[in-house]
Amino acid sequence: MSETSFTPRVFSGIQPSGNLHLGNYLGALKRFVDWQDRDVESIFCMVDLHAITVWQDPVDLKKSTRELCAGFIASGLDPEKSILINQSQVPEHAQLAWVFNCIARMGWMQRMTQFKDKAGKNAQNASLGLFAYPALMAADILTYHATHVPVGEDQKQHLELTRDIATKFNHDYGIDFFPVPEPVIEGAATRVMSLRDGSKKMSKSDPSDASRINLTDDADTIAKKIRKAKTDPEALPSEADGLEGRPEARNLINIYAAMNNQSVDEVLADVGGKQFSEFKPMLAELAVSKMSPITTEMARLMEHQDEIDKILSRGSERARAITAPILRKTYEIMGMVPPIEM
Ligand code: AQP
Repeated sequence: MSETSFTPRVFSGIQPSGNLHLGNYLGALKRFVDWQDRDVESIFCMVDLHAITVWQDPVDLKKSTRELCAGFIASGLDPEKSILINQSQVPEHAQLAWVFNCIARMGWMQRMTQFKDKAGKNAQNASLGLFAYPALMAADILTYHATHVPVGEDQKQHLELTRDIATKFNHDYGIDFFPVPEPVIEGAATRVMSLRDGSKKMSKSDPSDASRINLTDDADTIAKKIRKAKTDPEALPSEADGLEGRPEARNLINIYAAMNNQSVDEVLADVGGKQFSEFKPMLAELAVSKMSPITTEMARLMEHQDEIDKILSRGSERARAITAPILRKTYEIMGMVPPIEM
């Protein structure tokens, strides 16, 4: 059986670890909506089990999970079209992750740059879960037999590991059971950078709030952060080559292009020669016009948390109709004795 013989199915997730930002929106959420609109079966997940690989305050985790769900819906995901779930409500994710802990090799995991970045100098004190994070991610994807995974650039290495795990499982058991999923890393904003430092990824955990545009920021805050974004003294170039060695300029142009559904070349054809003093207000106006409706809708949805909880419960029920048979079959392939009807 080849990859192409699996029915196309999309899976992706975001951690409910607070501070949902423009990078998550352009690199992930906005592209989830594109997939949903292509009428491919799609599952989008609040990966709370991933979030707890580092400390999460229980009250904040609950709020961030609901807020993330509100962000999914406000960005355009329709819970009738896509399956929206909270990872911990679908137990097959964690169960298959254990299987994959036994398939993945220590050497593979030790190469993961995200673990090295997040564990920092004190790796001995990092949680075992943080180390095993990519095996859980492989389980998230493969428990749906997902074939396509839209993610930002930073997840490329984890996706390669998912492919290695699927291939090794199939090889070890002599069966083409798991698809080898394709990472889908596309568009102008696969890696949105910090507004304060063009060499650092825009990130939830950056201590500087000015480094990112949060999906909960109001219009004034968005405009102010863009006004204060770090730039250089040169005018904007007319061609992409001219962005070489200018990370902050490249970042702002990428953001503009992704938000306006344009290519970088198209944007530069319009704004080449302008100073940042002229370009930043254009970017601020565009960002406010695109982000404010999302912010407003998120706030409205957060006033109906019982509705959010119902959407997640319903999503989990639909998800389990896919995941339970896939886990059962996995166990069967591996030789586990199944329960009998009594
Ligand atoms: N800066 C970014 N540009 C483009 N895409 C991004 N993503 C994250 N940051 C950027 C994409 O968003 C999805 C969900 O990310 P996540 O929340 O699961 O994990 P993360 O990468 O850990 O998010 P952060 O903001 O970077 O958190 P911290 O600060 O904890 O490290 C993924 O598809 C990711 O590629």
